[in-house]
Amino acid sequence: MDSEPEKLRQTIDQLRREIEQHNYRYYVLDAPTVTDAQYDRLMADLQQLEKEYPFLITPDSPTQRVGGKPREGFATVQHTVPMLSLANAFGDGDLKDFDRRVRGTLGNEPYDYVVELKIDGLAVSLTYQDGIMVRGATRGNGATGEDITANLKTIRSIPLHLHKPVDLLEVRGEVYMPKESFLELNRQREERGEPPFANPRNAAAGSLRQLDPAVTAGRNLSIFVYGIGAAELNGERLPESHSASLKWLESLGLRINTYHQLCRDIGEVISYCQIWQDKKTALPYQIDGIVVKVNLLDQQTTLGATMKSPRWAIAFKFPPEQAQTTVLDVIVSVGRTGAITPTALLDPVTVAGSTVSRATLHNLDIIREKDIRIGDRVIIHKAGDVIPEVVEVLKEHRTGAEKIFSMPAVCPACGAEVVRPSGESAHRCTGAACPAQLLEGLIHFASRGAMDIDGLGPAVVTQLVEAGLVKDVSDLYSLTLDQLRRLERFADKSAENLVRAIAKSKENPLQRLIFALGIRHVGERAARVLAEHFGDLRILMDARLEELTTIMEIGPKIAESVVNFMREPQNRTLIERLIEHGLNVVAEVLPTAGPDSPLAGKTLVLTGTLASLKRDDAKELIEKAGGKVASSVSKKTDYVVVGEDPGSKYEKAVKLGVQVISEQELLDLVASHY
Ligand code: 0OW
Repeated sequence: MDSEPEKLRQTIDQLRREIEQHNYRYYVLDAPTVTDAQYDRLMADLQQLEKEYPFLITPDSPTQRVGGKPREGFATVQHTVPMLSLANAFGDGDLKDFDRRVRGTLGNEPYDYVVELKIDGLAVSLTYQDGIMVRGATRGNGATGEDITANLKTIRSIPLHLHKPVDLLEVRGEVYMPKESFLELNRQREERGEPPFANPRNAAAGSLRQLDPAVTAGRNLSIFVYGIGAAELNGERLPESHSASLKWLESLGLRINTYHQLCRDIGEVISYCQIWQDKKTALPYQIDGIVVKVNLLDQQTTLGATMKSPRWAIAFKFPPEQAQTTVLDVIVSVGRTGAITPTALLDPVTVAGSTVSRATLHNLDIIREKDIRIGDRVIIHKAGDVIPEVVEVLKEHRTGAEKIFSMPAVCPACGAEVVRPSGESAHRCTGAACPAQLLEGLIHFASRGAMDIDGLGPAVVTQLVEAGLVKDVSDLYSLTLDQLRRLERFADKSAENLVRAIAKSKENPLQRLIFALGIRHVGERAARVLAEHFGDLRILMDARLEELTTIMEIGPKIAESVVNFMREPQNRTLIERLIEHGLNVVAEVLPTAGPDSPLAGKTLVLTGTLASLKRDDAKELIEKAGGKVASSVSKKTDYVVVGEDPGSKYEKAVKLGVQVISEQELLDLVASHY
């Protein structure tokens, strides 16, 4: 009969295996078999067990992925097998020359090639001892790299242990950031006034070299493994060819790119390169060429390597997709957070498969750095295959008629002063009631991750603002059917649906409303942390900076931004109006107060109509703060909370000398605990 600890250990091992299996299916095979909620449940169970029995935690437990503390710097790592780079081939001719050299060395031995997509990321080395990941490092200069183990462990497609134990195995792979994540990250950075990453490769490199692994964990990086470095296989023989190596690595649970294939001769290699030159924009990640490798490993040994790169491999580089055009004008747009972004209007031109007539110029620094002027002839390309960008100005075409661009002194949408906050690369509109920000703010408020109001997309929002029906988000909740029916394209059905969807959004959990308010730097995660910590928006409104900064995961930037937002009178009025409209402002799972809560063990009685708290909200708030609600006043009552026109309970409290407090005082009492 298993003892208690034995049963516990088995439970934990079983949970770990299950979670690792789901990780593998989701992140390595891209074929999950459970929902995110089911996966989160398993992780929460394992985290709970490890919290209760910390001595059972192992380094390869799935809970240990985002474990590392922020570092001061990175230790260096010596690569036992140098990590070589690749010579380049810029066309078919170079490929044929490469093949002639291979033929020259191998004589009349038959040989074939393996071709692989050349992932445009950052090369890394992963070391597994007895199948457990013990170290991860950057390529560095090929001989010495940086130890980024903690950061690499946060990448879900890197297994913390292999499917089969192997004495020692060191593999190489390319860490990359998918195009979609790159776009989203740049959107967030521009809103925060931070300079955007130029392309997914820089974004991946920047994300991997973070001193705080938690930041890396949030960047959605992934990996494709492409080769073996050092290996000790307890007697087992290494595969004899590169294609067999890839199959073996895949069997160990490592993520291999599926688009590799065998080519009988350089002709087939050339056609493979042609195919992918056209198909690459459809890939969800960036590639900058094709890697061509002689397949048999002993032929690779015969061919050897120079100091920098192997003679048995070459990288066919795609010609950069660029085009020439003219900058017709530079316009500015005001984002939701007031960031003013310059955009170049271009003479339409086709690049990388689509017609481009605009290119973001990001910010004034970049315009000055490249000296881009209105009327200039420029070269453009698509950064990360997706974002049209001005690469450089063809100054030889200048006639002297070009115009220097400067940021507007006042916001084009509201006339408020434009400033450039210190340390930020973006210029900002200072108008808190700026209609451009209103538009963006409304779109954000109704968006999926925020209040998720069906039928309230950008077009309808613009219609409502232009019709003067909505001046701030609280006006949404007073929209009537008649008002909507009068708008064009609003049939009865869609008017009813929209009014119903807006009304339904009142029940959203508190974290959605906090996120929907659009407080700068407060993303979905911070919103959830604030909701769970304070439990009630009215308490968050009065939170002090020092309280906010003591909360895990709420850094000084977010704390300051929340205090600034709540200090603005029009924002407080807006929240009060939303409360009057009956929006839910109480967190689902109120934090249970500790024994030091001012209401712990206290008995309260409510009387009269409370201004902003519904009776059961007040009851829940008091109980979660450790108090009890009684229905009648007695000597044992600690507080009587008095609302509008209180009843006999109030008189009894006065007669018995029981302390009487207002609704606001109750909220302050609860807030003073958090
Ligand atoms: N980026 C890639 C890739 C690849 C190595 C083996 C020996 C020399 C190059 O997808 N698929 N295969 C290799 O093979 N290297 C790649 O990337 C290189 C590594 C170092 C610089 C490039 O990122």
